[in-house]
Amino acid sequence: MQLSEEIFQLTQQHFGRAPDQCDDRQLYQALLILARQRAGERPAPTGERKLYYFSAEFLLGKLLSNQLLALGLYQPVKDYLAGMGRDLGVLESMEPEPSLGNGGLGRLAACFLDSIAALGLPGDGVGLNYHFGLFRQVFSRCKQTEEPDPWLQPDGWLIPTRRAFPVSLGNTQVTAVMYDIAIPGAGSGCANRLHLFDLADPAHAPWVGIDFDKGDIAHNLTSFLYPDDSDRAGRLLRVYQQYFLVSAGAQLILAELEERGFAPDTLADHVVIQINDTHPSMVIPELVRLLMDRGLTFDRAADQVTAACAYTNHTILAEALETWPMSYIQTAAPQLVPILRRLDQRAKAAHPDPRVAILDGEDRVHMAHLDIHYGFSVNGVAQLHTDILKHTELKPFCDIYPQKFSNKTNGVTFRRWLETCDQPLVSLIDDCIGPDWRRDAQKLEGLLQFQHDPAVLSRLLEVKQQNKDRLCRLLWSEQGLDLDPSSVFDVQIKRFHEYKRQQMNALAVIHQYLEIKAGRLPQRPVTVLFGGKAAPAYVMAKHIIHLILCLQKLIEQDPQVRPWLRVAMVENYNVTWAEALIPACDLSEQISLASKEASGTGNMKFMANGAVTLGTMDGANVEIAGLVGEENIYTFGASSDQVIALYRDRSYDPRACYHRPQVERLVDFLVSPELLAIGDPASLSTLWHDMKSKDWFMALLDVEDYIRTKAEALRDYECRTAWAEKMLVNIARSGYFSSDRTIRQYNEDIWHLN
Ligand code: 73E
Repeated sequence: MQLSEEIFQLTQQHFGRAPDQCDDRQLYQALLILARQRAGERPAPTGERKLYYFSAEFLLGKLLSNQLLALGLYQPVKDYLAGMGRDLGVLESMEPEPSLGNGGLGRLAACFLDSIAALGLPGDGVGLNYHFGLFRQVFSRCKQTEEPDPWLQPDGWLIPTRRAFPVSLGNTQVTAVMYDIAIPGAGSGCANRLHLFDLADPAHAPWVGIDFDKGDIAHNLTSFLYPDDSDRAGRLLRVYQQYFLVSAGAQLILAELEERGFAPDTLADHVVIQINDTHPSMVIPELVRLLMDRGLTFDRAADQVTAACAYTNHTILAEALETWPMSYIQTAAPQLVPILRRLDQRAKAAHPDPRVAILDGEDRVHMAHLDIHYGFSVNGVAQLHTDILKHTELKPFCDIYPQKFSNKTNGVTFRRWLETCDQPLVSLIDDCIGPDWRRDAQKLEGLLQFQHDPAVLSRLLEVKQQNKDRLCRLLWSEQGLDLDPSSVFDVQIKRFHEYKRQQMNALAVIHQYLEIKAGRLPQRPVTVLFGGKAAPAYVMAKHIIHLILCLQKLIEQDPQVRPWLRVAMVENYNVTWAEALIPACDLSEQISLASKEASGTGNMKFMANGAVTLGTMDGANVEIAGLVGEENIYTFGASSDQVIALYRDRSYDPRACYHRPQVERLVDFLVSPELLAIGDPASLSTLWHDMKSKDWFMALLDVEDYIRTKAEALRDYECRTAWAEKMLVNIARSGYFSSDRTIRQYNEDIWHLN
């Protein structure tokens, strides 16, 4: 059937009218149903082995454009709509964003699903159907407040399935029901599934239960993405969630194994489970338990599980390494306790070194240690991160199991992060090198032949300008921000965390402000854009947001500074905002303290969209620098080796850095009369004190080099042709960071699917 006929039938059937009589919401709904049906009809990829990607988070973002693209319907639908004077972007704005993740880890899982399906590999995602995504961020009196963000819609992307599994949580029996989102693969003709488990009994109608009692597991199990974990009730709820996820997921795996006609003791021949950080690690003891129920001995079950499970580490930050008190597991999943104790004893018998113990002296379960002993693969997410894991953080494990360790540098799906978010750039690329880069992003290197082509370079600058104009229109209509599209767009968008050092960027803003006040004007106005959320209980991150919002307000009120310097913090930064901000960025801020950002993936998206990186030699920035060459990136700051030594020797002295004359006046500005008149004195002075005396992530160590390097980048920006060359080299070299490449490597080295 013709596309137009199909859409006509859908709108007739659902709304009793022709497409051109439908409002935006109805037309959106018809396209959703079309995509859902087409994707639902696609066959699953085949293969002897099947991958299950277990993750507590899948940060999908809006789905319509991406699904249409994967189904080969994106351009046809756009053309069809254009014929009616309608616009896909407008329709898609009807869609609530499924924010089932916090940041990079969850978005990586979503990019991976996209690539796994595109490569035609048999692999499903397994996660939880949170009724509320990550909170909606609202600014009030220059502070972040949090509101619930419902995303579920009556006739949306979720496909109900017949699958349901019993799960015992403590002494309560609940039923996990499975909902699916079809994941069609671009160009592969098949579709995988994202399985999202939820409680069976919707009588609780959880999406109205906003002020919830954390103790009430039955009500709240799948209500929220990771509840607040700053008190015992919150952490316990998290353990319940994790167990609910893995128990249902493990039962699904064994049910499908049986349906494929394989015996439980052949699990590892037919199944591979990728454990996305330690949040799903209880799948290991749960599978051992279920295999023993099916007649395997403990040892045989443990061996099968070890040969089926692979673990990805995403962070070395101490506070993110999960260790659960056994008493929590006793409460949430008592059936796992004897299994965990046996797994611990078996590991201790073979490897008595206490540094590699699963259970420590305080009866806490080290989830990563469990994964490393009882998995066949451990990977880091960028080369530097993997090196640090092997040589420092996990060295005792690497000494025991050197063959288990490997690097898989992260990637992002270019279908979302270039093809659908940056159409002006896509047209230019197509005109230069044709469409083949869609199948193989490395082909973007073909752009290098245009590095000195004035026509291409000037078109590239025009594309960037178009994207900046579009962002300005959007920020004006959605948030009332009126920005200057001819200014330099300097962008830092990511979760707020001290190690990511938004506070250092704020100090650079203060520096620019003071320069302008002293009559030293920049060559061109600069707009410093921020976006990101702080965890509700992360007090220091909230102080940093407050500082930035205060600086924004201060500058807005200052007619001397405002023409030259603007600060704009986007409210409720999410995937949808990222899709508008990234194509519009000139300078990409990737300024984490070296050694702390495992990889970063925003850095890759910016690069592919022609932004130039201003960054430390951290995470995947190191690989970006290697690919583009030093003349096409601005790096600064202490190296990871230096930073690791400073921590090891406890020799970082923030007070000494603070007392450097250029630094002191920037830090002291936090408690200047101007700023105190705008902000909350308690918040600003807490941050001020912390910076001077603790500065755990060494912002004052790097701030001068940072300011100098940023000034150099802004100077270079004025030579527009030379800057356009840098942009072009960044785009051309970005293909390595396609998640298609990453997934090929996972498949070749770890999964061995078809
Ligand atoms: O560097 C990023 C990395 O690019 C890292 O911080 C992030 O994972 C990205 C994808 O590999 C990450 N998130 C978490 N740990 N690492 C995390 C930890 C606890 C809860 C939620 C997320």
